[in-house]
Amino acid sequence: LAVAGLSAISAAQAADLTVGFSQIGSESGWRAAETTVTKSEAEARGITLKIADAQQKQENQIKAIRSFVAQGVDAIFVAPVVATGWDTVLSEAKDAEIPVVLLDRSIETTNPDLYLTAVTSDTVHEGRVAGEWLAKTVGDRDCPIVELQGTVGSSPAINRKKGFDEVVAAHDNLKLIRSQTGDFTRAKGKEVMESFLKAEGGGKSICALYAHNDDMAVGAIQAIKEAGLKPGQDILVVSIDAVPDIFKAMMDGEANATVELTPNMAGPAFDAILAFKDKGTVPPKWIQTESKLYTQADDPAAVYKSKQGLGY
Ligand code: GYE
Repeated sequence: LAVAGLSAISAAQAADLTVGFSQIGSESGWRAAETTVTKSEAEARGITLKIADAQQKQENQIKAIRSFVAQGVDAIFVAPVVATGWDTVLSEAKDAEIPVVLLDRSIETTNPDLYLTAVTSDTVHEGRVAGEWLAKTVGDRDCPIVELQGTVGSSPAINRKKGFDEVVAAHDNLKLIRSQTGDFTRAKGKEVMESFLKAEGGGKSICALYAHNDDMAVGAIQAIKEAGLKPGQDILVVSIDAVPDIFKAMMDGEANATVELTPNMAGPAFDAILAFKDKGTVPPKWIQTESKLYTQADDPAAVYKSKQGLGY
């Protein structure tokens, strides 16, 4: 792929590089920010960006990738909505000698040559960080936990569950009593949290909520309040993304902790493609982005302010 990919795009100049981006949609504030940041990162490098919004459907992503191949773009970025089912369409991109970069989610494939690199966080680690924060915060207290999972079959949902489950397994007082997907959205997060509260006799027995992203946590916070309970106190709230609104919730004492996920996956991805094109530099298979824990002790008002203007 290295040689083929190089020859395919070596003809193009950095200035007129065209990248096709198959984006999942805008299910969360974080995803909206990723799209905004990707556009500005392309502009900053003089790269022509074509974005196709898949409205959360894998078949639309596959269609978009085929269209980018037919257009003969220089590179293809994909945020794969689910982890499986990509080998056929990525083989078509490979046959056309168009390098593919995965953004923010990974895939299960028999042939890792089907993509040049994946720019993602360590989503198992994110689950561990969230779990460790909760374990430290509750100490020996018995803590029944409910979990809002991300999109079924997506790598972050699978991995964030895996990491958190490891911590639960290591602490006898932590008990996962309910777990269901909220599809990474506020609306579904609220709806599923309402069902958890009902199923748990109003929710007084629930010690904590672990949500695979802040948007589901924000929806769940609404449901907890409507049930007459205090989110952040009666039910601890820990989630992932570090979007502005979770810091607003922290300022109100309604959320407790979040693990930051940068929306700027595209910057490193564009740099990898440019280096590959200009110098034949083959990037590592995984370009890992940082995961930083934020709690109410980390000046949420200042962090909220610092995240304005990024398109969340
Ligand atoms: O956490 C969530 C978005 O793929 C890691 O997708 C990303 C996740 C992110 O819907 O807000």
